[in-house]
Amino acid sequence: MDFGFTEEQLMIQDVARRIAREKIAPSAEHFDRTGEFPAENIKLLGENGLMGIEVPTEYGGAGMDPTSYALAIMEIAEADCAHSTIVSVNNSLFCNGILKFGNEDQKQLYVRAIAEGREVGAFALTEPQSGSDATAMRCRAVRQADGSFVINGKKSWITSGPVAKYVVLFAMTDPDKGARGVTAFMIDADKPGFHRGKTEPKLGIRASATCEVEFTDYVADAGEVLGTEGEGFRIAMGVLDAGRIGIAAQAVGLSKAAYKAAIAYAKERKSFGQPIGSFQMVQARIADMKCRLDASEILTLRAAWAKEQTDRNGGRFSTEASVAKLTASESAMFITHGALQIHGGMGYSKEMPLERYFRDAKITEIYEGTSEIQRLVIARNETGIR
Ligand code: COS
Repeated sequence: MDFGFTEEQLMIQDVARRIAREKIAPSAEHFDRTGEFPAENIKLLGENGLMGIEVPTEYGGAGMDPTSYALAIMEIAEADCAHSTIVSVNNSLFCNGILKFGNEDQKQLYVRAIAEGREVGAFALTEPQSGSDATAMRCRAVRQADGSFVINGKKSWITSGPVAKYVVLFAMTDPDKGARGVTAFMIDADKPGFHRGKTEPKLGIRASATCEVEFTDYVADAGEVLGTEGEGFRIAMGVLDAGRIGIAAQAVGLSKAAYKAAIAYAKERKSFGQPIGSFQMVQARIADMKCRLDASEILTLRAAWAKEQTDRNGGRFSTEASVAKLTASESAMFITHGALQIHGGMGYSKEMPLERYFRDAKITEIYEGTSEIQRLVIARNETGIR
């Protein structure tokens, strides 16, 4: 592993940093308070190649590598976690799977629109009764004589569901086969039979719109199957491995924001006649925060590096992705909590972003696989015991 970043990687990091500081950070409080979807900012990110960072240029993307992706997400999340959620889902959960398993027509149609920031994409796996246990899904797709599928069912917690034009959907085509009976479909939200539920009121990442989506006799043509019939679960798991690098990077960016605020406040705020940073209890907290921040960042870059190796040579990077996501998300909770505590009452006030960081951090331990699932994946891969 070499952490000497290339010129291209530094360039995309710089583009992300500029937009994050100039456009996203100043509007983050507004979008958090109102829960509005930051459509203009997302469009701008798309115009600058940040909605399809790893998407080859022939499909409208920036044609960069996983490390560039991680660096860009860190910058965006440092300005606002919710924006980075939208960017991460578009890049990883949506584009990644189509690039890997889609045919040429699907790449041209679905990936290009999303990578260029003209449309927003979503990923629909979770259902009201099935999150971690993804194969317990009830959404059904029934094959018709002409090769098309009729889809009925409900999906929940769909990031960007309220605004998405295209959705990668996972539905059961053969319930008797369990994981091997799941098929992935490309869904167009403008077709009949697609319905959006109410936007979820959430604790954090409030600008990232989330809702249920429902399918009633939605017809997907044979050409709208992603990969092959029965391949859906493996597609979902592979895509989630990539997604988990995005969430790890998001947790790192958010942690950096909280950590930097804590350092500034520890130097400036005086108590008992001295800066609070001179007190050992604050120093110990800062040291522990720094260790976790650095570990998270290095493990996230390692996971991005591992993905790059497997993109070239095949294989999986599941363990590296889960190690990074688990470490970075739990560190984000620790760091945002510590930063808020260092700020005392000011940290609890909505006049400062600390309470938003604290609320936003929690989701990183839940979505794209809970911390419990990450531990399960890591331990299974390490021991070989299932
Ligand atoms: N990449 C590619 N394929 C994978 C994979 C991965 N990372 N992990 C598993 N698979 C494949 C397996 O190889 C197996 O394929 P075969 O049937 O061809 O042998 C198939 O998927 C089933 O794997 P497994 O038996 O391990 O599945 P389990 O039902 O035991 O589930 C967990 C494994 C629990 C790890 C999985 O369901 C999971 O990650 N759940 C969390 C889902 C999640 O993140 N939800 C959040 C939704 S997005 S917000």
